[in-house]
Amino acid sequence: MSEFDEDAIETARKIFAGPVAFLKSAPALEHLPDPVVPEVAFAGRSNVGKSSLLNKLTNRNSLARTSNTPGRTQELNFFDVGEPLAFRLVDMPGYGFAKAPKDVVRKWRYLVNDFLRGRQALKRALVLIDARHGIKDVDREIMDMLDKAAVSYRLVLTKADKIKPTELDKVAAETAEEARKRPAAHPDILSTSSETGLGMPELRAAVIEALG
Ligand SMILES: Nc1nc2c(ncn2[C@@H]2O[C@H](COP(=O)(O)OP(=O)(O)O)[C@@H](O)[C@H]2O)c(=O)[nH]1
Ligand SMILES: [Mg+2]
Repeated sequence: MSEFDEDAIETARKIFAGPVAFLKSAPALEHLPDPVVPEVAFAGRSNVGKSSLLNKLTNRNSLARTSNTPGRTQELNFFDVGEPLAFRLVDMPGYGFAKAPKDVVRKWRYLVNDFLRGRQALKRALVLIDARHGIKDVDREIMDMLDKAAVSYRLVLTKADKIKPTELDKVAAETAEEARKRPAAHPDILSTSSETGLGMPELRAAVIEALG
């Protein structure tokens, strides 16, 4: 059962079938675009499937690059949705890359923390979790940052096609259990696959819902 009704799903489908365009990369806060429309951000550890998900979500093949060198891209990427401009998607730099040098990790922490704390336009974050692994400590770090910055967020399981449905149910239940203990987390978990398209209509609806 979906928490979204047919109208919400259809409205979201239409919006994402329309124009979506890369706006800019911001390697530091002074490069952020003017916050003229609401924003929804995507976060997740390197290799979680964030680029694939953004491409699938927006029906594009190569909107977000899918083969960035892990741990290297420490930038916020902004995408304009709608014409006239309706809202923006923000691709946040991946984290949790084992071999990332300390200064890269430090830079990530400052950039993300400053963005989360200072960005009025940011309505919600979607934190992607690999369905095969569930929530890891690196994910808990960004969840802590979101809770402290009081930015509401939703946990999204990725690569659901890689595990059996019974396992997926189990991971989703464990993830929901942890989400319920988090002040800024949405209690419902979305399960997705960029491979099969599972959960995409709901994820689109979740983005639109987040805009308020
Ligand atoms: N089976 C499967 N593989 C996926 C899925 N999403 C991403 N991948 C693969 O996982 C790897 C990392 O994906 P990518 O989108 O680049 O992850 P990112 O580092 O989070 O942006 C790539 O080899 C993708 O093809 C999915 O839903 N199912
Ligand atoms: Mg990527």
